Amino acid sequence: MTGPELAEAGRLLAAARRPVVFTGAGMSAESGVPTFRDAQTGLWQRYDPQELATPAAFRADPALVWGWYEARRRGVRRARPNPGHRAVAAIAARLPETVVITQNVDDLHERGGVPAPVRLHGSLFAPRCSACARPAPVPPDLPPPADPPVPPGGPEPHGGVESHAPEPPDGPLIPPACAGCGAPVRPGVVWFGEALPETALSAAVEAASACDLLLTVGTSALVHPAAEIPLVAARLGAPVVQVNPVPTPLDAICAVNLRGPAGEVLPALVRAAWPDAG
Ligand code: BV8
Ligand code: ZN
Repeated sequence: MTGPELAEAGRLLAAARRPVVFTGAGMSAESGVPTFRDAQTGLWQRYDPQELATPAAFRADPALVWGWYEARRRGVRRARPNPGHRAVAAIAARLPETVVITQNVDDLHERGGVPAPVRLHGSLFAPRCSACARPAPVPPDLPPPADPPVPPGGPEPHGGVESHAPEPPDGPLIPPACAGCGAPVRPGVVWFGEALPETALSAAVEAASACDLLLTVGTSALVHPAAEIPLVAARLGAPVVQVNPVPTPLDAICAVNLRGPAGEVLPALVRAAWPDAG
């Protein structure tokens, strides 16, 4: 990607000191993690993700919903951060006040070199009891493919847990029982109709209110209240730059719309901002 839009976005990034990078499922698409817009595959194709990702679905059929999340978690384990994730880490390394806010429940930002993104919708790697909220262990899996080394200070993927349990086939899976109260364990994600974690939401609103640039990457901006984060920044006068192959409801508030895949556009943007970045 080249052209005046990229040059303008590069100028805005080079001038920024407190950028926010706000990401959605498109950020991980090139890592092979399906977006919410992408058709589901296999057993899951007859289910609407927005129906499966609800407390009601889990109450109605815990094994179906747990199986879906376990399949997604195993898919993420097999995935790798893409050059887009690494470019976000490069921005954060160059501008220490950068805040990365994600809607994604995969751990590719962390494995890509961003130790502590603000997680609005939780994580696939933080199961807890559905009754007493007691944290539960992440089920053992086959060792993931070795990730390229993460810069010093980056987290050990998955706490270095290794095991040789055979991978169960994609399908319903009875959730483990809580070690404390015996109730079913649930995925540590925010389901539709559930409130976002207060700490994460307020950290996100605070960062968007204080930022001098907001980069929104790979989101359709349809799910609320997350979709309001870029609006907070724009309302307070910060320029917003969007990376998405297609138009979204955010187009109108953006100073620059970069139409392309994150894995290609973000490295080009870093080079445009800091030609010496190499
Ligand atoms: C709540 C975790 C109340 C689970 C998720 C206001 C207006 C309308 C509706 C509402 C409203 N307020 C609340 C609602 C209801 C609802 C909502 O927003 N519904 C929508 C569908 C209309 N919101 C809620 O229910 C929220 N909770 O309101 O609680 C409450 C309050 C107090 C007390 C009690 C209750 C909770 C919402 C969170 C739900 N959980 N995820 C899981 O993952 O299973 S949301 C989930 O879907 C994701 O986290 C993400 O947020 C969203 C998907 O959106 P995107 O990430 O943007 O992905 P998508 O696939 O849509 O788009 C991908 C984009 O990438 C596309 O634009 C594509 O072009 C682009 N792309 C593709 N490839 C690339 C690319 N871009 C760059 N590079 C590429 N290579
Ligand atoms: Zn419990």
